[in-house]
Amino acid sequence: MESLVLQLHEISAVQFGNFKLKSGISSPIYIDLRLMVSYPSLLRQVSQTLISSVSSTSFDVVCGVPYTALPIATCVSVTQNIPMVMRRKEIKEYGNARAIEGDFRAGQSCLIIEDLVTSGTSILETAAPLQAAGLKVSDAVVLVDREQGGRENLEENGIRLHTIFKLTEMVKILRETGKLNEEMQKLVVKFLEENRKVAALTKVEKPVNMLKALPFGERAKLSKNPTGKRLFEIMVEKESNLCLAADVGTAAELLEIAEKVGPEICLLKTHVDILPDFTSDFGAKLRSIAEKHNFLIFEDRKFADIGNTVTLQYEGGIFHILEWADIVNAHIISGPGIVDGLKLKGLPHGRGLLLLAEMSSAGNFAKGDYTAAAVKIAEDHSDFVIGFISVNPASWPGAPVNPSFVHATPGVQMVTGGDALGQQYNTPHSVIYDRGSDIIIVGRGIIKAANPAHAAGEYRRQGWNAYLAKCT
Ligand code: 5BU
Repeated sequence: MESLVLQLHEISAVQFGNFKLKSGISSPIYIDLRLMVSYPSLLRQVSQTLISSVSSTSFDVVCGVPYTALPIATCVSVTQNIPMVMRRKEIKEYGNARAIEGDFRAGQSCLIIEDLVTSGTSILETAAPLQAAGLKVSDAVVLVDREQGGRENLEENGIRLHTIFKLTEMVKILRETGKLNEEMQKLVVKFLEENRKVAALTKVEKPVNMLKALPFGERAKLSKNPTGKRLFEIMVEKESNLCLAADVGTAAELLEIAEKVGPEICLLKTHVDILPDFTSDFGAKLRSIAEKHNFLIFEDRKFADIGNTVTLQYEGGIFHILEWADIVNAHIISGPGIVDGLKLKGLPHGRGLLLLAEMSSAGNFAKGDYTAAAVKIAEDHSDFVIGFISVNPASWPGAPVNPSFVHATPGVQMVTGGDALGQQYNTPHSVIYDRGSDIIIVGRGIIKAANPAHAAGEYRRQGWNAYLAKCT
């Protein structure tokens, strides 16, 4: 151990002085383990030490957290003859659009390898897509633990952390071997101690996390609209705040995926005008699947015209949306008359409406006063409006929105990023826990997965766990 610490110091992977960190704070210690790639013998020793520290754990594949730990994981894979998988940081829009590269089977166990852990977020961001792809992740091994809550955070998420060095231990070794004077040692220990406190404080002080969320069951009682009430009830009954965006190629495929994914979702979102094989019995067929699996249907029609026109579009045409969709949505660009129009047709059928208060696409104009106007219109029509399409409701200024309204958020995948046409993705945890939404709307994250039902299960679990964390 001592020899490893000394070598890391020797190559300047551990430095002392005065450094400005990415967060803006000044630190007397700086760690850059990327340098190891230039020292093959050290890289080999590090990989061997990492792998021998988990010799009592069994796993089928290894995965390095990108990017620094990728060469370490590769070295482990090659020297130990253990297959490796790779997690993409960005998902490509072309090709196979996979989040995990490599050959593996669902049910296999995966060991995560990381160089340095602070809060554990990077490991969790790697674990999420691995789990969504069907791999079991119960252990992670790290070279250096900064002791800033990573171990505890990971444990809360069912991942055991194996550590080679704690940063304070490294500092102690360097002091004992004369690489560090007493004054600098004290400075570093003090800095690590204070930083630990800062990390713990910022974790608790986040305003959204401080406000215990009102459970969905309580919010069901507050809803003035039967569909809004039913949606909250279904979420509780199925322990699901997952909405599938069923953007598949044909009506036949849509019905097929509704049947497969139905048990995992509270809501299924359609774009009926993309289905080339739409027939007049589509609605009845989808409703029977919805009844069987207890989910509601949301046609993402995004009405945007004047009141009179939307009454015709809602009820008529070839799609007869009013007949089969429990929920539709509308822009408020045309003013409150659009809600009056839709309500005229929808309310007698007990239907509900979501207003687009925000959008997930880059550069959209639904923000600030526009979002506030959507909230005002919703409050004026709370018998019909059941909630919002929202992206970051926790950031909306003013008093919190009435909890009878539900927030549903598109732009969700297991990894952050976007597509080539402006879509922007956040993770289920960040959408529900950090941004204060209620429902995750997931399309390609599920539809393009090798096993959509399995992926939906994982999105459901992550969305629901983030909701539970908000309630405690
Ligand atoms: P994706 O495959 O998970 O990116 O699909 C997102 C779905 O949500 C898709 O059907 C969009 O039409 C829909 N959507 C969105 O992405 N962003 C928005 O602001 C709104 C809807 Br409103």
